[in-house]
Amino acid sequence: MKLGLVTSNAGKLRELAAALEPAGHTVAQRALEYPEVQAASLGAVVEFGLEWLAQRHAGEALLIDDAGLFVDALGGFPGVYSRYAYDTIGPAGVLALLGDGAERSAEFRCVLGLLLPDGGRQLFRGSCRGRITRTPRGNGGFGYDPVFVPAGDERTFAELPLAEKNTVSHRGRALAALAVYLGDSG
Ligand code: ITT
Repeated sequence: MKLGLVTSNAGKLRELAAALEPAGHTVAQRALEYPEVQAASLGAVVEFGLEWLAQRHAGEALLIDDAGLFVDALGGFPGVYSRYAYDTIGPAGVLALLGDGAERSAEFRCVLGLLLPDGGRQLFRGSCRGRITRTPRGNGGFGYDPVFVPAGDERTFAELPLAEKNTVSHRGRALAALAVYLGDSG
């Protein structure tokens, strides 16, 4: 299936394409703006976005992706505010908020929203537990990747090759569910 990914984030596009193209799907970035409402959950943001797109782009197959980093010791912050926190205090600001506290567990979450040409809508969720580093490491990935180490690894997401990040990440898990739903059209 030809899917349009509505995002401003090239990193997300790379991860979606790597996961879906081997199954015969194509993913192209769509430069559409949709309002990201301030909501209490990623799912609510995605549902609102799908509704908005359905009213304006009926007949297309579109995907949206909303993600966030939820830090336990910060009560889940930045969570649904992850983009705002990234643009303001940045990953270094999140490290500063944690200081040298020993409790550094965190979770990345991703919700993918699919709008089908017939108007059908589906949500796919994935999460990844891990911990926040004391200093940023690695040059790969994007966003908060240099400060997050997935459980069971010592490397940050930014130190993992993209394909390996996709096997354990929040987005990779949501993508695996999406790929099952779409089936193999190759
Ligand atoms: P959209 O145009 O798709 O909304 P965005 O970058 O605003 O792109 P989000 O709101 O989903 O995306 O992401 C919130 C923040 O979390 C943002 O700063 C991202 O860079 C970051 N983020 C999302 N997924 C990430 C990942 O897999 N690894 C590291 N940081 C991530």
